[in-house]
Amino acid sequence: MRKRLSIVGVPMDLGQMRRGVDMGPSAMRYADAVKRLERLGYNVEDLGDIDIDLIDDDKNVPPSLRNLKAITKAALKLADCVDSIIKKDSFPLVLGGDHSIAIGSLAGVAKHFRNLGVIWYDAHGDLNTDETSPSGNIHGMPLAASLGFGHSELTGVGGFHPKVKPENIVIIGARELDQGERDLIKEQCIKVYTMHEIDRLGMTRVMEETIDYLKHRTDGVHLSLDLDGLDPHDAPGVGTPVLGGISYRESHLAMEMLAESEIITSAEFVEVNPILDEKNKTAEVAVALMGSLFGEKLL
Ligand code: HAR
Ligand code: MN
Ligand code: MN
Ligand code: MN
Repeated sequence: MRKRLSIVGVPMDLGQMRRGVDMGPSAMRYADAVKRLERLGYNVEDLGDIDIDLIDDDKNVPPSLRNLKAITKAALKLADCVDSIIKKDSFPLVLGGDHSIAIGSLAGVAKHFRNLGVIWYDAHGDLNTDETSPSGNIHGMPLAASLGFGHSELTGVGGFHPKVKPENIVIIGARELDQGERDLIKEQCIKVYTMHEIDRLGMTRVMEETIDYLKHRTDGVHLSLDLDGLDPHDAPGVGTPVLGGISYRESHLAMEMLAESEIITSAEFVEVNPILDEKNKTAEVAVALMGSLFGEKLL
Protein backbone atom coordinates (compact mmCIF):
# COMPACT_ATOMS: atom_id res chain seq x y z
CA MET A 1 0.00 0.00 0.00
CA ARG A 2 1.20 3.45 -0.91
CA LYS A 3 1.58 5.94 1.90
CA ARG A 4 -0.87 8.81 1.87
CA LEU A 5 0.12 12.45 2.04
CA SER A 6 -2.23 15.44 2.28
CA ILE A 7 -1.06 18.92 1.35
CA VAL A 8 -2.77 22.02 2.70
CA GLY A 9 -1.74 25.59 1.90
CA VAL A 10 -2.05 28.46 4.34
CA PRO A 11 -1.72 31.78 2.48
CA MET A 12 -1.08 33.76 5.64
CA ASP A 13 0.95 36.97 5.76
CA LEU A 14 -0.60 38.68 8.78
CA GLY A 15 1.96 37.38 11.27
CA GLN A 16 4.61 39.79 10.02
CA MET A 17 5.02 43.05 8.10
CA ARG A 18 6.19 42.03 4.65
CA ARG A 19 3.44 41.23 2.20
CA GLY A 20 3.96 38.40 -0.27
CA VAL A 21 4.54 35.41 2.01
CA ASP A 22 0.85 34.56 1.46
CA MET A 23 1.94 33.43 -2.02
CA GLY A 24 4.29 30.83 -0.55
CA PRO A 25 1.91 27.89 -1.07
CA SER A 26 1.42 28.79 -4.76
CA ALA A 27 5.17 29.11 -5.25
CA MET A 28 5.83 25.67 -3.77
CA ARG A 29 3.06 24.15 -5.87
CA TYR A 30 4.54 25.86 -8.95
CA ALA A 31 7.87 24.27 -8.00
CA ASP A 32 6.12 20.89 -8.48
CA ALA A 33 5.74 19.76 -4.89
CA VAL A 34 2.94 17.32 -5.75
CA LYS A 35 4.73 15.64 -8.67
CA ARG A 36 7.96 15.33 -6.72
CA LEU A 37 6.24 13.53 -3.87
CA GLU A 38 4.15 11.34 -6.19
CA ARG A 39 7.36 10.21 -7.87
CA LEU A 40 8.45 8.87 -4.49
CA GLY A 41 5.45 6.57 -4.42
CA TYR A 42 3.14 8.60 -2.25
CA ASN A 43 -0.56 8.93 -2.83
CA VAL A 44 -0.73 12.74 -2.69
CA GLU A 45 -3.89 14.79 -2.35
CA ASP A 46 -3.81 18.59 -2.48
CA LEU A 47 -6.60 20.00 -0.35
CA GLY A 48 -6.02 23.55 -1.59
CA ASP A 49 -5.74 26.56 0.69
CA ILE A 50 -7.29 27.54 4.02
CA ASP A 51 -9.31 30.80 3.83
CA ILE A 52 -7.60 33.75 5.49
CA ASP A 53 -9.39 36.89 6.68
CA LEU A 54 -8.27 40.39 5.79
CA ILE A 55 -6.00 42.48 8.01
CA ASP A 56 -7.65 43.07 11.41
CA ASP A 57 -9.33 46.41 11.68
CA ASP A 58 -10.36 45.69 15.26
CA LYS A 59 -9.03 48.69 17.19
CA ASN A 60 -9.15 46.73 20.45
CA VAL A 61 -6.30 44.49 19.41
CA PRO A 62 -3.06 45.96 20.74
CA PRO A 63 0.01 46.54 18.50
CA SER A 64 1.79 43.88 20.52
CA LEU A 65 -0.45 41.25 18.87
CA ARG A 66 -0.94 42.46 15.34
CA ASN A 67 -3.84 40.73 13.51
CA LEU A 68 -4.60 38.50 16.49
CA LYS A 69 -8.18 37.81 15.40
CA ALA A 70 -7.45 36.80 11.84
CA ILE A 71 -4.45 34.71 12.88
CA THR A 72 -6.43 32.89 15.58
CA LYS A 73 -9.26 32.20 13.15
CA ALA A 74 -6.89 30.73 10.59
CA ALA A 75 -5.20 28.63 13.27
CA LEU A 76 -8.55 27.13 14.27
CA LYS A 77 -9.35 26.24 10.66
CA LEU A 78 -5.92 24.77 10.06
CA ALA A 79 -6.07 22.76 13.30
CA ASP A 80 -9.37 21.18 12.17
CA CYS A 81 -7.96 20.44 8.75
CA VAL A 82 -4.77 18.82 10.10
CA ASP A 83 -6.82 16.87 12.61
CA SER A 84 -9.02 15.40 9.87
CA ILE A 85 -5.97 14.52 7.75
CA ILE A 86 -4.49 12.49 10.61
CA LYS A 87 -7.86 10.87 11.32
CA LYS A 88 -7.96 9.49 7.80
CA ASP A 89 -4.48 8.10 8.32
CA SER A 90 -2.68 10.50 6.00
CA PHE A 91 0.47 12.55 6.61
CA PRO A 92 -0.19 16.32 6.96
CA LEU A 93 2.15 18.51 4.92
CA VAL A 94 1.40 22.21 5.51
CA LEU A 95 2.66 24.93 3.15
CA GLY A 96 3.03 28.47 4.50
CA GLY A 97 2.51 31.30 4.83
CA ASP A 98 4.31 32.96 7.71
CA HIS A 99 5.30 30.97 10.77
CA SER A 100 2.28 32.04 12.85
CA ILE A 101 0.45 29.15 11.13
CA ALA A 102 2.40 26.67 13.26
CA ILE A 103 -0.01 27.47 16.08
CA GLY A 104 -2.75 25.78 14.05
CA SER A 105 -0.60 22.94 12.72
CA LEU A 106 0.53 21.99 16.20
CA ALA A 107 -2.97 22.29 17.66
CA GLY A 108 -4.22 19.84 15.02
CA VAL A 109 -1.36 17.41 15.44
CA ALA A 110 -0.98 17.51 19.21
CA LYS A 111 -4.20 15.78 20.19
CA HIS A 112 -3.08 12.66 18.35
CA PHE A 113 0.11 12.17 20.37
CA ARG A 114 0.72 11.76 24.06
CA ASN A 115 4.30 12.99 23.75
CA LEU A 116 4.62 15.03 20.60
CA GLY A 117 8.13 16.09 19.62
CA VAL A 118 8.90 19.21 17.60
CA ILE A 119 11.93 20.06 15.48
CA TRP A 120 12.03 23.84 14.97
CA TYR A 121 14.40 24.48 12.05
CA ASP A 122 14.76 28.25 12.09
CA ALA A 123 17.13 31.22 12.44
CA HIS A 124 14.75 32.40 15.16
CA GLY A 125 13.32 30.87 18.32
CA ASP A 126 9.78 32.11 17.75
CA LEU A 127 9.54 32.04 21.53
CA ASN A 128 8.26 35.56 22.12
CA THR A 129 5.03 36.46 23.85
CA ASP A 130 3.14 39.73 23.49
CA GLU A 131 5.09 40.84 26.55
CA THR A 132 8.56 40.10 25.21
CA SER A 133 8.11 40.63 21.46
CA PRO A 134 10.09 43.57 20.07
CA SER A 135 7.82 43.70 17.01
CA GLY A 136 4.29 42.59 17.89
CA ASN A 137 4.57 40.17 14.95
CA ILE A 138 2.88 36.92 15.80
CA HIS A 139 5.18 34.88 13.53
CA GLY A 140 7.78 35.41 16.30
CA MET A 141 5.47 33.74 18.86
CA PRO A 142 4.19 30.34 17.66
CA LEU A 143 6.58 28.10 19.60
CA ALA A 144 5.93 30.01 22.83
CA ALA A 145 2.17 29.81 22.23
CA SER A 146 2.41 26.05 21.62
CA LEU A 147 4.21 25.71 24.95
CA GLY A 148 1.37 27.58 26.63
CA PHE A 149 3.07 30.98 26.94
CA GLY A 150 1.50 34.18 25.66
CA HIS A 151 -1.98 35.49 24.94
CA SER A 152 -4.79 33.08 25.82
CA GLU A 153 -6.35 33.29 22.34
CA LEU A 154 -3.12 31.90 20.88
CA THR A 155 -2.36 29.35 23.59
CA GLY A 156 -6.01 28.22 23.68
CA VAL A 157 -6.37 27.21 20.02
CA GLY A 158 -7.84 23.71 20.00
CA GLY A 159 -9.09 24.08 23.56
CA PHE A 160 -6.03 22.68 25.36
CA HIS A 161 -2.45 23.54 26.16
CA PRO A 162 0.42 22.94 26.03
CA LYS A 163 0.63 21.32 22.61
CA VAL A 164 4.23 20.34 23.26
CA LYS A 165 6.37 19.98 26.37
CA PRO A 166 9.61 21.96 26.53
CA GLU A 167 11.73 18.81 26.86
CA ASN A 168 10.28 17.46 23.57
CA ILE A 169 11.51 20.40 21.48
CA VAL A 170 14.74 20.70 19.52
CA ILE A 171 15.55 24.04 17.87
CA ILE A 172 18.08 23.85 15.03
CA GLY A 173 19.78 26.78 13.31
CA ALA A 174 19.09 29.57 15.80
CA ARG A 175 21.22 32.69 15.35
CA GLU A 176 18.93 35.57 16.29
CA LEU A 177 17.24 35.37 19.69
CA ASP A 178 15.61 38.16 21.68
CA GLN A 179 16.29 38.49 25.41
CA GLY A 180 12.87 37.15 26.39
CA GLU A 181 13.45 34.10 24.19
CA ARG A 182 16.84 33.42 25.74
CA ASP A 183 15.28 33.61 29.18
CA LEU A 184 12.51 31.19 28.21
CA ILE A 185 15.00 28.73 26.68
CA LYS A 186 17.01 28.68 29.92
CA GLU A 187 14.00 28.60 32.22
CA GLN A 188 12.33 25.76 30.29
CA CYS A 189 15.59 23.90 29.48
CA ILE A 190 14.79 23.77 25.75
CA LYS A 191 17.37 21.95 23.63
CA VAL A 192 18.89 24.30 21.07
CA TYR A 193 21.53 23.70 18.41
CA THR A 194 22.56 27.22 17.47
CA MET A 195 24.80 27.88 14.47
CA HIS A 196 27.71 27.61 16.90
CA GLU A 197 26.94 23.95 17.61
CA ILE A 198 26.23 23.24 13.94
CA ASP A 199 29.64 24.71 12.98
CA ARG A 200 31.38 22.94 15.79
CA LEU A 201 29.79 19.50 15.74
CA GLY A 202 28.73 19.33 12.10
CA MET A 203 25.22 18.64 10.87
CA THR A 204 25.69 14.86 10.99
CA ARG A 205 26.23 14.83 14.73
CA VAL A 206 23.56 17.47 15.36
CA MET A 207 20.99 15.32 13.58
CA GLU A 208 22.20 12.07 15.16
CA GLU A 209 21.81 13.62 18.59
CA THR A 210 18.45 15.20 17.72
CA ILE A 211 17.01 11.96 16.39
CA ASP A 212 18.35 9.94 19.31
CA TYR A 213 17.01 12.47 21.80
CA LEU A 214 13.50 12.61 20.31
CA LYS A 215 13.20 8.93 19.43
CA HIS A 216 13.32 7.84 23.04
CA ARG A 217 10.94 10.37 24.50
CA THR A 218 8.28 11.06 21.87
CA ASP A 219 5.60 9.11 19.98
CA GLY A 220 5.56 11.44 16.96
CA VAL A 221 7.59 14.42 15.70
CA HIS A 222 6.40 17.52 13.85
CA LEU A 223 9.00 19.20 11.63
CA SER A 224 8.47 22.96 11.45
CA LEU A 225 10.89 24.22 8.82
CA ASP A 226 11.26 27.97 8.44
CA LEU A 227 13.17 28.64 5.21
CA ASP A 228 15.09 31.43 6.98
CA GLY A 229 16.85 28.66 8.91
CA LEU A 230 18.88 28.29 5.72
CA ASP A 231 21.49 30.85 4.76
CA PRO A 232 20.01 33.73 2.73
CA HIS A 233 22.38 32.85 -0.14
CA ASP A 234 20.54 29.56 -0.52
CA ALA A 235 17.08 30.79 0.50
CA PRO A 236 16.81 34.52 -0.33
CA GLY A 237 13.02 34.67 -0.53
CA VAL A 238 12.25 35.14 3.17
CA GLY A 239 11.04 38.17 5.11
CA THR A 240 13.59 38.08 7.91
CA PRO A 241 16.88 36.79 6.49
CA VAL A 242 19.81 36.33 8.89
CA LEU A 243 23.35 35.83 7.60
CA GLY A 244 25.41 32.82 8.59
CA GLY A 245 22.75 30.14 8.27
CA ILE A 246 22.49 26.46 7.49
CA SER A 247 23.59 25.57 3.97
CA TYR A 248 21.52 23.90 1.28
CA ARG A 249 23.68 20.77 1.47
CA GLU A 250 23.52 20.60 5.26
CA SER A 251 19.76 20.95 5.04
CA HIS A 252 19.51 18.09 2.57
CA LEU A 253 21.60 15.97 4.89
CA ALA A 254 19.32 16.86 7.80
CA MET A 255 16.22 15.91 5.80
CA GLU A 256 17.82 12.67 4.56
CA MET A 257 18.69 11.68 8.11
CA LEU A 258 15.14 12.42 9.22
CA ALA A 259 13.83 10.27 6.36
CA GLU A 260 16.05 7.37 7.45
CA SER A 261 15.00 7.77 11.07
CA GLU A 262 11.28 7.57 10.21
CA ILE A 263 10.43 9.74 13.23
CA ILE A 264 8.61 12.54 11.39
CA THR A 265 4.80 12.30 11.51
CA SER A 266 3.85 15.77 10.20
CA ALA A 267 5.65 18.71 8.60
CA GLU A 268 5.34 22.31 7.50
CA PHE A 269 7.47 24.53 5.26
CA VAL A 270 6.99 28.23 5.99
CA GLU A 271 8.11 31.80 5.32
CA VAL A 272 8.64 31.41 1.55
CA ASN A 273 8.07 34.90 0.13
CA PRO A 274 8.05 34.84 -3.71
CA ILE A 275 8.12 38.65 -3.96
CA LEU A 276 11.49 38.74 -2.22
CA ASP A 277 12.77 35.66 -4.01
CA GLU A 278 15.11 35.17 -6.98
CA LYS A 279 13.15 33.31 -9.68
CA ASN A 280 11.32 31.05 -7.22
CA LYS A 281 14.64 29.73 -5.88
CA THR A 282 13.47 29.50 -2.27
CA ALA A 283 10.31 27.61 -3.18
CA GLU A 284 12.42 25.23 -5.26
CA VAL A 285 14.77 24.74 -2.32
CA ALA A 286 11.76 24.02 -0.10
CA VAL A 287 10.42 21.42 -2.53
CA ALA A 288 13.86 19.82 -2.94
CA LEU A 289 14.07 19.50 0.85
CA MET A 290 10.59 17.94 0.90
CA GLY A 291 11.94 15.40 -1.57
CA SER A 292 14.74 14.43 0.80
CA LEU A 293 12.44 14.41 3.82
CA PHE A 294 10.18 11.92 2.06
CA GLY A 295 12.95 9.59 0.99
CA GLU A 296 14.34 10.86 -2.31
CA LYS A 297 17.73 9.34 -3.10
CA LEU A 298 20.22 9.77 -5.94
CA LEU A 299 20.94 6.04 -6.25
N1 HAR B 1 12.28 37.62 17.02
C1 HAR B 1 11.77 38.63 16.15
C2 HAR B 1 10.33 38.99 16.51
O1 HAR B 1 9.76 38.44 17.39
C3 HAR B 1 11.87 38.21 14.71
C4 HAR B 1 11.04 37.01 14.40
C5 HAR B 1 11.20 36.62 12.99
N2 HAR B 1 10.51 35.43 12.88
C6 HAR B 1 10.41 34.68 11.80
N3 HAR B 1 10.10 33.48 12.14
N4 HAR B 1 10.72 34.96 10.66
O2 HAR B 1 11.09 32.68 12.60
O3 HAR B 1 9.75 39.82 15.88
MN1 MN C 1 10.06 31.00 12.30
MN1 MN D 1 12.67 32.52 11.24
MN1 MN E 1 9.17 36.49 8.06
